[in-house]
Amino acid sequence: MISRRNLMGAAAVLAGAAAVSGRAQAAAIPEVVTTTSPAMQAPLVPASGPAYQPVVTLNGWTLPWRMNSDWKELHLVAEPVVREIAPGMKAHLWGYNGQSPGPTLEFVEGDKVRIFVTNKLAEHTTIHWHGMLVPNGMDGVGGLTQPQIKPGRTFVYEFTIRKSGTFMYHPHADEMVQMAMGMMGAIVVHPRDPNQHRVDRDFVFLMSSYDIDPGSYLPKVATMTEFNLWTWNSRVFPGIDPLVVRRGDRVRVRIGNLTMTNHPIHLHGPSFRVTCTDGGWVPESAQLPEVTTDVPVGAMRAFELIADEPGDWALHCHKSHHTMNAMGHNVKTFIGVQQRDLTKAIRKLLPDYTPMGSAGMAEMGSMEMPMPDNTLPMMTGFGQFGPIEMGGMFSVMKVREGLARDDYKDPGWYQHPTGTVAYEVKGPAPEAPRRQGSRGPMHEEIEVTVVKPGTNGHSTQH
Ligand SMILES: [Cu+2]
Repeated sequence: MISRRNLMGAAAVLAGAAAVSGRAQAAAIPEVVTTTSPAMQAPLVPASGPAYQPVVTLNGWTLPWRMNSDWKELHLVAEPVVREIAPGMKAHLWGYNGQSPGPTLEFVEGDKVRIFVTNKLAEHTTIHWHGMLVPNGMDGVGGLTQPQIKPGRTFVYEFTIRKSGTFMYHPHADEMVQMAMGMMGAIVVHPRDPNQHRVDRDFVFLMSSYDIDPGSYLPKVATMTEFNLWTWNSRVFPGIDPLVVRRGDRVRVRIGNLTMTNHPIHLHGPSFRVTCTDGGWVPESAQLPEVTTDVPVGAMRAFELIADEPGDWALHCHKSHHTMNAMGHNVKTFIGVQQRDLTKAIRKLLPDYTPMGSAGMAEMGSMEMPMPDNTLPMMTGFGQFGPIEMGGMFSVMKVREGLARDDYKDPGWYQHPTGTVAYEVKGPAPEAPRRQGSRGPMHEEIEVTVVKPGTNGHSTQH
């Protein structure tokens, strides 16, 4: 007997953004649940079984399941999708059930799961359950442990979940192309005892990167390292959801990396401990206090903290070009260059030409530049004090007093108590004392050793 109560209850949680399509097949392939919205869905509270704290997927959702006797049944559909990367830009990607990344899969240790995978791509695919211990023939490596799933076909993966933790799924078929197109999803397995490793808020996202030329929609799939969009759940700032947290909560953030480089993820404010990797839980005695943790390629890290300090705390990748969108790549350095004459010359050819970057590049954070359609500014997003000058892998952990337990709504910007914001003082700043040089106080004597070519190391002192 098939109970659809779980599925229907879960679908109701999706608040209309999701649609249950297709019909229950006589062949017992479950309905397909899809969503095309990049909005964060409410956590999927389990209707039965252990009362775990469900995860929240940034700009994403958890796939509902149905119970078929004691099997949890889910249906993933690999298919082309349109993903809004941030307001103003859409990308044509491949994903699962209407989105890239695909929905998060949430299980409990000991669950018997049956995952149907239908391939609606134009080429074959498979799914590998990264980090999970499954029977070898369920491991999803095309050619090695199973034949690839041809277009139009459905395969079934069946296994018992043997350990709790943080994992992910992705194809193990034409991998370079299929991951460059956005095919991936997170897997969270809760301990059988819901009080083990319990937190109050549990967030998850995957890092992926794309190479999409300004003005175009399709990632260049042969790119190996020079990506120009560094995303969390196929979103860039200011399109990435804030992590909304109630003051005093114990918070976990689970991060997976399916880009082709490492990402040192840095949280401002409270320190954290890395408590879980895709290999399992880290023993307490081995947990270092950190404010940055590097997430290697093909790995997951989960960190935990107590959110005892209210505020808007930045959370971002510390590689500064990863907090920058497509327009920021391939920009020449003009710091210190007087561009007046150059500008005059160029304007004869291009009357709208605007010189950029002679003082630095901060001016680009507030600049209204004409851009091709479907392109994001390189640095973008405004806070209460001005442009934040960030794109890409950047979000904010918003710690607030007295939120409801299940309230993940963006509370707006933090209202700082009076006297707690950095402020300006008026008046000229005193000159730092300098060594007096012959050309006056602003021109220090600089000693330079010049080696002239052809003088065999004879040098002249200036
Ligand atoms: Cu990074």
